[in-house]
Amino acid sequence: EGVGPQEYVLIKIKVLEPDHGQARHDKMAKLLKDHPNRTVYMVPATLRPETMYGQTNCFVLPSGEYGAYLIDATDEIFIMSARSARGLACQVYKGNEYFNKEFGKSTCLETFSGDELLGLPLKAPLATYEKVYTLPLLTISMDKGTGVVTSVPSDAPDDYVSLKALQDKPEFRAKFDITDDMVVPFEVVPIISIEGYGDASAVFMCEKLKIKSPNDKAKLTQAKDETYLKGFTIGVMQIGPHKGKKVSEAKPIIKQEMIDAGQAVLYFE
Ligand code: A2H
Repeated sequence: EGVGPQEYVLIKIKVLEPDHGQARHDKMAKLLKDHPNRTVYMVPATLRPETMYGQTNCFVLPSGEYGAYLIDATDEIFIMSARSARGLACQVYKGNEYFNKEFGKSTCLETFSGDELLGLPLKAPLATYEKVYTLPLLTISMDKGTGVVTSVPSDAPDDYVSLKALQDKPEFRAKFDITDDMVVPFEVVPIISIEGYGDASAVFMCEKLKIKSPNDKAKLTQAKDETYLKGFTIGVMQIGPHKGKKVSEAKPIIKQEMIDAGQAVLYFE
């Protein structure tokens, strides 16, 4: 950090028709209805595009502020923080064209609190689960990336403890009107094996360091640093067309494939 811009990959997770009859989804239902020809995406920022096979949900900050932004270059709508929408509007999409026709201008169609995005059904690219849901993550910083985080509990310790807290504590999910079917069925998907860490390194590290809560900051940082480094250097893909390749080899290939397939875009900040 602090040395030049950080490259993030924004994953395009499609927002599906709300399916739980929750009143907090009325605004999203209207947005989808008013723009039948544009797909609406949650766009989490990730450093690990090769882990998208293991997505189990998408996270937002319940008290965060998000907007639905028109993206001219792709004729789509991205759900992200206002800050990141401004940033994206100053960046190029595929070589010679900007994300928005007018450089630096972002058009917000609707605003949402994170609460209003919780419990939305989603279709995440490459994920083994057909449909996943938006869940709360209280440690999201709205000053980083898009304020949206995709959850890969097999390889991200933060994601694992937060998903597990929701799965293990009915009163915690009830507090956010998250129903059982939005969390309980979503088991960790093993996607990368690391010698000495098994095939779900985040689970291994959280158990080894006895991390019990998303608030165990110091231990989580240790778990994150170790799994991130080991995953990249000695991890081997266990799933998808690049199964058997080292993570360091597969990562740039999968990133480019997702960009070429319209499943992801690059974002710098
Ligand atoms: B990563 P860096 Cl599998 N607030 O993606 C909190 N966390 C955020 C965020 C925000 N506003 N925006 C992005 N992130 C998370 C995958 C992943 C990530 C794996 C393993 C490690 C990992 C799946 N979640 O990150 O501070 C996103 O989670 C380890 C650091 O810019 C993003 O990549 O370095 C990463 O943090 C970006 O963190």
